Amino acid sequence: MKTVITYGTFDLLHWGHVRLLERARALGDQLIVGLSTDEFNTIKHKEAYHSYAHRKYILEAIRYVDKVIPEKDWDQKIHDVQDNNVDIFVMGDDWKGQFDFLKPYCQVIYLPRTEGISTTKIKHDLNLMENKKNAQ
Ligand code: C2G
Repeated sequence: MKTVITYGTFDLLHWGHVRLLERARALGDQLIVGLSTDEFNTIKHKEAYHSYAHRKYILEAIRYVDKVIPEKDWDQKIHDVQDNNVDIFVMGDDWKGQFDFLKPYCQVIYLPRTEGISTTKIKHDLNLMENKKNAQ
């Protein structure tokens, strides 16, 4: 049983997130997602639209996700890898090199990020659409 883990906020879940989860899951037999809590998002200077509970509910409905655990701080990854017998740690390559400290504990793989979509872009484009509608 090969276990894969990845981490993120996964707010306003979009096809770039799903492609990451799909590719991560394909590397093993089960995928664990360390989902950033609302409090940790504050530390990451991120404000998610959906609460942790709702982001967890959505992720658990994704066929590629087997288990969701809370990501509460930057320092839990080594413990998570050991506690869950993780074989492979995966992140999008916008994080390339940032988690190489995990290499003594598991394989570390950075996957190409999906271009053309992001939660920030969704928020921006929705704003533009709203402004355009209001201007009519
Ligand atoms: N991602 C992607 N393509 C996109 C957008 C996101 O491949 N167009 C990937 C990111 O590279 C990341 C994952 O989807 O691996 C989740 O993205 P975010 O929710 O933005 O995660 P982030 O806020 O970067 O949190 O400890 C790690 C952090 O919690 C990562």
